[in-house]
Order: sequence, then C-alpha cells, then structure tokens
Amino acid sequence: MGQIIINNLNVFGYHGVYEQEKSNGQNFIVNIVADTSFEKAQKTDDLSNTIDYGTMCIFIKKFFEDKAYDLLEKAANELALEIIYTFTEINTLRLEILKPDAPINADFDSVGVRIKKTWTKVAIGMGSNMGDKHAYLDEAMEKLLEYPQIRNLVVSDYIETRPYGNVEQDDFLNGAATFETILSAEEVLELLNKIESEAGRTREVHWGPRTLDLDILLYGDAVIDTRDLTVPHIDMCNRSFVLAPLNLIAPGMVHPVRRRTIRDLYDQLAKETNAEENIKDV
Ligand code: A4P
Ligand code: MG
Repeated sequence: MGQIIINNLNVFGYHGVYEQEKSNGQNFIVNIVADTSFEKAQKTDDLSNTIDYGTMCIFIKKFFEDKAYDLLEKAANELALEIIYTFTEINTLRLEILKPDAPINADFDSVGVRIKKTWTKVAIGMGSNMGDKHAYLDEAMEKLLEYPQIRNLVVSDYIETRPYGNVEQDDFLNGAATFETILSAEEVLELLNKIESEAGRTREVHWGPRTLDLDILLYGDAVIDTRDLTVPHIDMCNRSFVLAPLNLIAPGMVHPVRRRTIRDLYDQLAKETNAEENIKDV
C-alpha cells in the first residue's frame, strides 16, 4: 500500500454562489491523497504500473475549466467521483478544495471542503418466494452491475430454503452477493429498496411473501444502528439461509460485533441447529 499525493495544485475556476465568482472566476487550491498499491511499480520501475500524478493534475485542471457548481461540496463530490472512476487503482481518495480568495470580508488563509471516498466491501442477502424466483434474483444482480459506484460483484449460487419465521408461505430461493462500493450504507439501502420496488415488491406482511428481498448483511466493519438501518443485519447469525450462501463466496469476511468469520458463524449455527435441515439442496 502507498499514497499518491498532490499538494497545493493551483487551478482556476468558476465555482461559487456569488455572481462575481461565476463571472470573474477565482483561484482554487486542490490537495489529494490517494491510497493505492504500488508494489508492482516498485519492482518494474514502469510508469504504466502506477497512477501518473502528472496526468491527474491535468485531469483536475480540466475539471475546473469545464465545470462550474455553486457549492464546493458538490464540486468536490463530482471531482472525487470522476477521479475514482478514471484512476481505478485508487482504494481511498481524500480530496480538499480551498478558496484562498473567497469573497468574504474577513482575514483568512483559505476556506474550503474536504471529503473522503473509499471502496468498502459489502455483503448482501437476497431472497424471493413469489413468481419466477430465479429471474428476480438474476435481474437484481444485473441491475447492481449497471452502477459505476459498485465494482467486483460476486454472486453466490442460489439455494432453495424452507420459510423461516411463523408465516405460512412458499419456499424461498436465497442467495448472497458481495461487492465493493463508494456509496454510504444508507445509499446502498436506498439503492436496494429501489431495485426491490422495480421488482414489484410490496410490503403487506412483515416477514411475508415477497418477489424480492434485499438486505444489507455487512458494510465493511461498520456497526450502524439507526431508525432505518441496522448493520450487521440484526438476525443474520441465526439464519442458515443467509450464512450458507454467504459462506460460499465470503467465508473469511468478519462480523464486526461477533468478531468471528462467516465460516465460524456458519459452522456454529450448523452445529447448534442442524442448519442443513432448512436448506433443500446443499
Ligand atoms: N432495515 C434495517 N436494517 C436493514 C438492513 N441491514 N438491510 C430496515 C435492509 N433493510 C434494513 O424491511 C423493513 C425495514 O428494515 C426496511 O425499510 C429497512 O429500513 P422490509 O424489507 O421492508 O420488511 P421485511 O422484509 O418484511 O422485514 P425484514 O426484517 O427485512 O424481513 P427479513 O428479515 O428479510 O425476513 N425464510 C427464508 N427461508 N428465506 C428468506 O429469505 N425472509 C424473510 C424475511 C422471512 N423468512 C425467510 C426469508
Ligand atoms: Mg428486507
């Protein structure tokens, strides 16, 4: 692991809320720290094996020439995304944009914003027990692939499972997937909800039949407990229909609260409950 650094890159642009900023433009200072792996470049001494900071400087300069936003928050987010999508070897990007000459009647060196984007590994669980179950799961995975904010999607085999919980309903087809994303956990939930509604998902019975259910299981090592989101998924350790498919693709992922791998959690659940009882074809 290493870092590519750009310090105090001076560029000219037209971002700003005030009319004078939009028409006259002003100087901006950009600072970048990009985490990347440069083991290969260290061995080969070849520029094509690393991120060329010269190219990145010109790329940033061009962004400032081409785009103009009112807010630095928006400009920083757009620039960070463009950098991440172009320089795909970056794992984490820290970006700062400063205005040394902002039209403020006060004494300061500069004002500005700083943001961080990092590719985080996520595990999701999926299930369907209505209609063409296989097609609902396949389509959901195809949709995920359309988003540039998601990469390295790995999908498990699907397994047929008996319904868990007390609702009398058809058998489920369950699966799991992992991917890396620069979306926040809340944004991933929003995206999964969108894909569920596109599959005609309605919410009539809690734990009841559904065309498509997509749940976030793990979001890196984050522990989240808000009104809309609990991560790690609150009941994942008790569900063989979740742990069995996840164990097929990510046995080494670690549950940040239990501090155990998926393999351990699955083995333990299988011992305690004879997990295979509820799984029809593994
Ligand atoms: N929410 C909170 N945390 C999360 C999270 N980590 N991922 C909130 C996704 N959503 C999360 O979910 C209710 C709310 O949970 C969401 O609005 C979100 O803000 P929902 O999907 O609207 O309602 P639901 O599906 O009825 O509830 P839930 O809790 O998602 O159901 P489960 O737990 O997914 O259980 N048996 C088998 N064999 N296979 C199954 O797949 N699934 C269920 C549903 C029951 N039995 C099953 C299966
Ligand atoms: Mg759900």
